[in-house]
Amino acid sequence: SNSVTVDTKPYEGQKPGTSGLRKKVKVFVQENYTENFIQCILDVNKTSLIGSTLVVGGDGRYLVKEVVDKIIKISAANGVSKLIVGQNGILSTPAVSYIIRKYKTLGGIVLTASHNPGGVDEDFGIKFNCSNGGPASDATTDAIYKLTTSIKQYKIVPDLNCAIDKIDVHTFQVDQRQFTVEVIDAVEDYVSYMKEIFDFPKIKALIQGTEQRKPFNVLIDAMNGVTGPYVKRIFLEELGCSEKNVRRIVPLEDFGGAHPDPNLTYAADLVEAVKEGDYDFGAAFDGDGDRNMILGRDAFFVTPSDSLAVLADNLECIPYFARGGVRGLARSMPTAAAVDRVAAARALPLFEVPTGWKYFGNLMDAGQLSLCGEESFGTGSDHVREKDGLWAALAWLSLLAHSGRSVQEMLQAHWKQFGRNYFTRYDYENCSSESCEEMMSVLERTMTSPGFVGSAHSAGGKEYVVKLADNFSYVDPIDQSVAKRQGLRIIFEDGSRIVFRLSGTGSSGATVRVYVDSYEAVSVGGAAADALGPLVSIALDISRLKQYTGRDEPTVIT
Ligand code: VG1
Ligand code: CO
Repeated sequence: SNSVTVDTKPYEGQKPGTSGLRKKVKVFVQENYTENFIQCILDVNKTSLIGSTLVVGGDGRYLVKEVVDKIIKISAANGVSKLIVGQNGILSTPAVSYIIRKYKTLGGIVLTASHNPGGVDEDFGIKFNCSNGGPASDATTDAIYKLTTSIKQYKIVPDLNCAIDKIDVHTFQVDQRQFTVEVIDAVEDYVSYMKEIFDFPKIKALIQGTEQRKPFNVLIDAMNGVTGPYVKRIFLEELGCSEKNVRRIVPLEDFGGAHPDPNLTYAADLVEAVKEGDYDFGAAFDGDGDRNMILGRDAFFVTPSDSLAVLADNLECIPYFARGGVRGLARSMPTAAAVDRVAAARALPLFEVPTGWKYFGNLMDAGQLSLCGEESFGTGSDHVREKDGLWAALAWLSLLAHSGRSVQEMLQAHWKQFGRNYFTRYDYENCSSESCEEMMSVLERTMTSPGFVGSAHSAGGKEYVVKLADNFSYVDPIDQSVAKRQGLRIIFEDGSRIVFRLSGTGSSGATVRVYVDSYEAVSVGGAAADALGPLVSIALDISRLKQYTGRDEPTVIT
């Protein structure tokens, strides 16, 4: 077959957000909209594109297969020599990251809108990952965006048709060049890697029980997302679980109507099931498999900030870290600082980066970072360059197998040793972009005006004095690149914080995120909601959030 050149016109708004370009399906299906963006991804790589290999896969949502087909046709026309494609277009985000690294490819294209709902009326997304397996840097996504604003043509091989439903290698002659599509088993590489990282027999012994100890009953929820086949292979086939230990393990194009975001709101039915059943452990993952929620018996909830800290303090029981050691720890800025205390206790470097996994990659590539996390249910290590939901669940099971403790006991012991960082996040989804932008700029002006630092704020009988207020900016310690305006933060004298950000992953309107955290040296027990109530009302007051959003209540509280 031969390539042809098609004339096209730029579309507005093809600017990747926190994690790729995310829009409604109806936006992506506009004539040449998707083709334009794919061509720009390839063009940004043009110096190394000819003869290269790329990985392609997605979370199984509506439109993934059609877009894989377009990527095949457009890549062939642009001189890519090989695509490694997950069977049926399925690959979890962490699996793509691993496969890029394992086969040393130029990069990969991930088709997902992560935790956003899927289906014909819902969201789709395209993300480019680089040769280190991680999401492209801001510089690269800015360059892609710039290309989308002036694109005039794209190249395609319209009559190149390649089936992706069977594991196979297809070769084609395109413009006198050879072009190969290798359709791979979506789970094989990833699962064998997990078996290197973790001690599977030890986890299996925990789950199956021994003569001295009864079986440890898990409930693993794939939320109809991409992790289904991975959960099936790992938990059912490798770790000896039965059907009653897994749920929603078939990827569906619309996630069965679920909002595949593993938190207490959108995974409420898992929480119920763990509460009602005789379960010792519950875990859920998001649509593309990079997020995780961890629950203990009676649905005891582990906040992601605490999860990161507990893992950080116990990594040596995992073979991967026993072999390679632990170099440094990191969290995103809005994430509560529990892990900071572990870093201090263990004399490990601690990094605080902006929201979004791409900021961890440089540190990992430089050998300075081993474990990191975000409050948004993201946890991961330098085994790949994405956060990794299944990895987090296996890491927790490793700790539990090693310690013989319950999830709750792990947390209580941790709080006893380190104190407790209470954390909560309020999300106001789908607000008017204009008034949210205005709220943020008015707030920034208030926060940075003279007299704000030092001012006292009180609510619920508590008083907080402002120590620092700024718009967070980050200088990458490795390449000195600067990320500005990454969130408004107010830090009080006792270390408590309020952070405001606008989400960069939504597909319409604006989502305001308000993060609040505070530290208690002696854990008083009790719910985050009670401990943080006063700070929340201060946050809502200072920002005049109700006035700007018109909302009395947040859409989601974590
Ligand atoms: C959100 C989270 C952020 C996460 C990002 C991608 O971004 O807050 O921590 O890295 O989603 O996660 P934002 O800009 O909406 O706050 V995923 O699972 O969508 O790849
Ligand atoms: Co995700």
